[in-house]
Amino acid sequence: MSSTITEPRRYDHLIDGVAVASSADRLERRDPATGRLVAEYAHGGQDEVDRAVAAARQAFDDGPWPRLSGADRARLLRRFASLVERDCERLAQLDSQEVGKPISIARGEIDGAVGHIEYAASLAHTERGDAWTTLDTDFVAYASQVPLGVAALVVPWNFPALILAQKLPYALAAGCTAVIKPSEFTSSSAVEMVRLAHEAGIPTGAVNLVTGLGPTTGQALTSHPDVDVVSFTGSTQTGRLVASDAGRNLKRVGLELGGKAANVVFADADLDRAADAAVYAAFINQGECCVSGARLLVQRSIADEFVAEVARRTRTLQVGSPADETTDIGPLIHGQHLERVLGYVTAGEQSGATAITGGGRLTDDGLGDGWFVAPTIFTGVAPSDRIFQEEIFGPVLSVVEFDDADDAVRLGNDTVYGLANALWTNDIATAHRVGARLRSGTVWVNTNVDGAPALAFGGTKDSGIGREVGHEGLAEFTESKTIQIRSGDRKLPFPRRNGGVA
Ligand code: TXE
Repeated sequence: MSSTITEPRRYDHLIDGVAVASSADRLERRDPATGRLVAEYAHGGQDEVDRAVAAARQAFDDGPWPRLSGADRARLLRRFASLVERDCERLAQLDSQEVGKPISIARGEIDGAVGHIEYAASLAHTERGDAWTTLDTDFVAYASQVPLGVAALVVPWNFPALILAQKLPYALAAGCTAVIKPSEFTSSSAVEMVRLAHEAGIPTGAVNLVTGLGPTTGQALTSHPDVDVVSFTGSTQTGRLVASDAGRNLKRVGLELGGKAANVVFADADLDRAADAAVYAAFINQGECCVSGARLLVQRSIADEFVAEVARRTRTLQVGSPADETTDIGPLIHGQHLERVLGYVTAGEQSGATAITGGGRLTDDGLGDGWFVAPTIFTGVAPSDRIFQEEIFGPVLSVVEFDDADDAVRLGNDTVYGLANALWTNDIATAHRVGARLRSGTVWVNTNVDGAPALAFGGTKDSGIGREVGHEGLAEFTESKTIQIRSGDRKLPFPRRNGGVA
């Protein structure tokens, strides 16, 4: 089935449920596979950001959302989830067209978004606090997690709907109100999801959206004095700017940044499954994925055979139109990113590595108007090479061999990033020991690029601060508040004064 959305769409900001026109020139989005205009978004200036934050502030300070019972918040979030499910095909097509991701992957992404909204609803319903009942005679205390306030949610372009769903429903479940800033390349699914949240009955002021560029609209939002918490997903470089603004303004900040995951394959693993997963982890979403298994570490005794098999399977991947049901790999997000990824391919060759498959742009068979790069595997890579060290965010896999578990851990941790790693072994002791020593927020054993809404996600080192999703994802939007109640007299160190007379 090819895409049924053919007309370019035009979106405004959504502030308290009202479509607000752009004060600046609108932003155009072109299909990265064909160059065709597919959408125009508003470009928010300071004024629109101020209005969106003011709407969220009022909805938090005076509106019903933070004061609803957990059960009511859960009911509305469940309704939101079912509307996203209802519109799954449309949302998937929007993301597929704007990101360039294969439609099959886009459908999985929307399904994942539904899962997060449903899970956040369950958290809203079951959240509970602590009580202290043995502190003293006539003295009890209880603590609850209260919402932080107005949340700024900044979303990147690689998984627009899924990453929004890793933030928004958790913020809402906590009782926060939100202003969303989607990526300037992929805003459509976010606008339509906000409309669905309103259709579900979530108050309009509780979910607002401004579209626009990062350094203007994004920065105005994340540094806004009336924002209480920032949840940002994007590059490490931008994450540092957002964190320093948040530091100056003393706001809570959660950062989910880049990665350079190792995929460690021991000789005793199920090599058939490991080979499939190595291809999947490296090339899903064209490698534009923060947990992409971009560094393949293979035990030396099996390396030649295993890598040859991974390369053989990679050559069967179909690169083409994202709308085609059989496509595995679509175009990269935009021309500048294509140049950046090709720059890494050149850097790999210059450092003496060998591209055993792929190794350049694809322009034949109707791909010339898009930003397509052949899935590429480099062998002969030195751990110090840029292609092994830096986040490429494209379909480029670097292979390095290792001797034993110590060597695998050393190479796995030889990066500034610490988002995720994977290891493949049938030895339970190796799984535990290596899993414990790899420094990352997630370690997968005999699986890759996996997860569930209940499992917290986030990184260490330059991969970020904080955790999204799961119970921890809710906690990112709350703080503890203690109520201490004394119902009898307290023994005070000062003598009681009678009648207030000295
Ligand atoms: O990210 P940016 P870009 C990595 C990946 C990619 C590189 C650059 O390596 O090649 O980052 O991508 C908004 N204040 N990841 O340039 O700039 C911006 O509008 C506030 C990994 O697209 O970080 C967008 O909505 N916001 C990553 C979002 O931040 C600002 C996913 C991300 O943009 C801003 C994406 C500012 N000063 C890229 N500047 C992952 N962790 O998955 C930009 N933005």
